[in-house]
Amino acid sequence: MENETKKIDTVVIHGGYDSKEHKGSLTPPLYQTSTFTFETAEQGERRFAGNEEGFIYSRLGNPTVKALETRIALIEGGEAGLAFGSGMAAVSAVLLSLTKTGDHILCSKGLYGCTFGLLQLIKEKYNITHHYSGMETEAATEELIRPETKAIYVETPINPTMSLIDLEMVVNVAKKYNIPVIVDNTFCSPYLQQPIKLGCDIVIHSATKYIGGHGDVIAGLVVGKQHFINELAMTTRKDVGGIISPIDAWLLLRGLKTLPVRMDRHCYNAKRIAELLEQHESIDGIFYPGDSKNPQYHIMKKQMSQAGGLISFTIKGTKENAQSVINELKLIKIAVSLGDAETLIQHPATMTHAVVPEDQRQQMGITDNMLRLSVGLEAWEDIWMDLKQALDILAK
Ligand code: LCS
Repeated sequence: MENETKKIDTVVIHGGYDSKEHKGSLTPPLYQTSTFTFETAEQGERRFAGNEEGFIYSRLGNPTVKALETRIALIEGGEAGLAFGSGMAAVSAVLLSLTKTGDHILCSKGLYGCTFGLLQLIKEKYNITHHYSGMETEAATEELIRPETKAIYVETPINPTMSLIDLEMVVNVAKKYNIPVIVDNTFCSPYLQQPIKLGCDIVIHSATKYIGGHGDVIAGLVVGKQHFINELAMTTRKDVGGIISPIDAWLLLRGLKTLPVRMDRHCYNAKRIAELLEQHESIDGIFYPGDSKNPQYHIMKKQMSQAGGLISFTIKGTKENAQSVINELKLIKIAVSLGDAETLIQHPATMTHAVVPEDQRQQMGITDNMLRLSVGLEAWEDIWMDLKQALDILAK
């Protein structure tokens, strides 16, 4: 494919779309339609039988959605892509397509709260079990692999602790046992980390975040081998039905065009803010992979091109102190989600990870005095002024 040799900055704009096939329309047209007409009954029969290319019904496929799916596959360096109506629709479709009752999933110790909830649900309802592992070494990772293990599922950086998983190491272990490695790449976006190029099998995104980039879409994306994506399209997407709407796919195609420039700015701003936060007297600890004192800095250097736009930190004091800090913010918004133009802050223990029981939250490193900051695209000086005034009040 011609785009394979192009740099990501070009592929996000041109990948998988040829205006010549769409009456010269510079941007991919929005096919806001639920169904597609057949010229004859026989044509409908051929389409359903898979003997003729073409669209049938938008739950099965749609040209605007297809353009997005082709583009994300090219960007991630995978064979094919598939879009979903949310990140969780993507996560659940992938996990349910790879497992059946009695199977087991090995997970990174720490996952987005709803992914944690989903794992709990499929354990209780379908006896698909899981273990969490710190995956610090090959031995530690291997230790929890069982004959029933059908997938290794990791986030890196992990939401919200910002711990990293060494993907090269995990791939080495997985290959020995022929187990697919699934990476939730939401925190990095493909601009900072491309797990398939590191040997991982499946990449998932909550496209709600950096890929959309503007806080106006909920969506999910999956990239993997063609045969896996075909199976996913015709099973847990078609029949469970967690599809994306064409307009949301269209918005993601628009968002993707500026992903590299936005990510550079997110990363630049986060680095400035992390350096300043670290020195503030109200701060207890900082969890930012771009900090050269972070014990996992070498992993960041190995597999990420930059450290990303998220910073978690603990403040000196209690849950109430953490809440009082965010209540003082004026510019920064108190909200879950991340990767938007606006800087957002949230309290994981009572928000994104409130579903995780307290003892497990502690094991994952999510303490009550932790805050997670999604550094936006505003001037870093203004973001810092707002944070500083709120932290200064606590220091008094
Ligand atoms: N994976 C990760 C790593 C996430 O952070 C999220 C959402 C999802 C999957 C699910 O994606 P969604 O269905 O929301 O598109 N994370 C959120 C968060 O940290 N705050 O609000 C949502």
